[in-house]
Amino acid sequence: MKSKKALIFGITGQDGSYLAEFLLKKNYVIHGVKRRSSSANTERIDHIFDSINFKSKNFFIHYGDITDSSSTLGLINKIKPDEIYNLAAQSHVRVSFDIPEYTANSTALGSLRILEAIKNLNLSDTKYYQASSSEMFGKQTKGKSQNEKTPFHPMSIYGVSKVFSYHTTIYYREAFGIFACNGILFNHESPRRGPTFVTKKIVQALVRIKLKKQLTLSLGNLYAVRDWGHAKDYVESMWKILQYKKPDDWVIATNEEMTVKEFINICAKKLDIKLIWKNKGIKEIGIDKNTNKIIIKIDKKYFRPGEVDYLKGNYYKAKKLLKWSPKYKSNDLINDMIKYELDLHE
Ligand code: NAP
Ligand code: G4F
Repeated sequence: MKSKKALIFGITGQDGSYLAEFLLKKNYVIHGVKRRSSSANTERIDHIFDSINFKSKNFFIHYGDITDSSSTLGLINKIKPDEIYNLAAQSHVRVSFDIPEYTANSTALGSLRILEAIKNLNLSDTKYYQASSSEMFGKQTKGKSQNEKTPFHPMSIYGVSKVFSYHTTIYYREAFGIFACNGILFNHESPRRGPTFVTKKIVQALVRIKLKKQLTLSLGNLYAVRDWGHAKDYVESMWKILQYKKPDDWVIATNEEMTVKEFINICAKKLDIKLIWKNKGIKEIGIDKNTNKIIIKIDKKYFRPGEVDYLKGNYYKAKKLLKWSPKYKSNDLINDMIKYELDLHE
């Protein structure tokens, strides 16, 4: 049987790298788009693609940029993929407050550029996956989990941009018959998570503190609740979404909830750091009981002008119809992330 062709925008990111590995195992030919960068940005995929040894014949990387219509259209026209995964975005919520216009250009308009290309090139058999986000739910009532019917109330330009892409995806599906789908993915992490996202920042710092290579960890809001899954599980859901009999929109989550502080406490315990919390608000500190030193501080620069306090996803629809469920529990995720950091220091 002929291999399917997948085009992945955002292949150098956390999800792009796991998705590429997943699809290669399914015998896909992978085309990935990377941006020009003055320093190396292919660390997460170098083990797959090795420009000297050509380890995989089914893996091709192209320069492109989701903010550039001509390169986006040109690549789609040249490759004529069976499936397009749009994972490219300025994906950091905190950074979207600093660079709102660029965030909107990449995170909102990027989807429009791809969908316009699919439509104008008459690629009626090409399927489209949009990396939508639980950040779209934004302001929510604590205790109530979110599903496909929960209204959006974004609290950042990142969230607003993802809402634009979400509706654009549905519009191209309904108006032009494109097989275009939204995966509304809740937070998912891994050893490959970018270092400024909170889970990676915590794990990396606590491991270094344990090994006496770092003194303190500064954080913002410790009381936000997130539903953290493993990226490896979540890329499988992206593929399943495009294999379903009709295009649709899907919540992908674990239905587990945890505050940032609980995440820290679990990591500290696993690293045998005895953590004692003192004070409240901006003065809150975490002390290592063994050394009596302050190892966690609060820094107001990490607070956001708009915060999302409570995210917990109900993935009942994906479980029932896609037969998708997360294999990793939060405990397995944390073990995987800690092991990776510890191994780096061996
Ligand atoms: P990530 O690690 O930040 O990866 C983002 C990818 O997009 C990188 O490959 C990045 O390239 C690329 N990119 C950024 N701007 C681009 C541009 N202008 N043109 C082309 N490529 C560009 O994010 P991730 O965690 O893998 O997430 C993947 C997608 O899912 C993102 O759209 C994110 O918003 C969304 N999402 C993520 C989560 C989550 O919890 N991880 C949850 C819901 C939705 P560089 O490597 O060069 O920076
Ligand atoms: O790790 P975070 O930066 O992830 P956030 O904002 O939830 O966004 C991630 O998940 C979204 C899905 O809901 C994705 F769409 C998005 O692309 C990204 O992958 O922050 C998590 C929580 C926030 O409430 C934040 O205020 O941790 C809190 N936090 C506390 N201190 C911190 C810090 N976040 C970061 N990044 N750094 C801190 O020092």
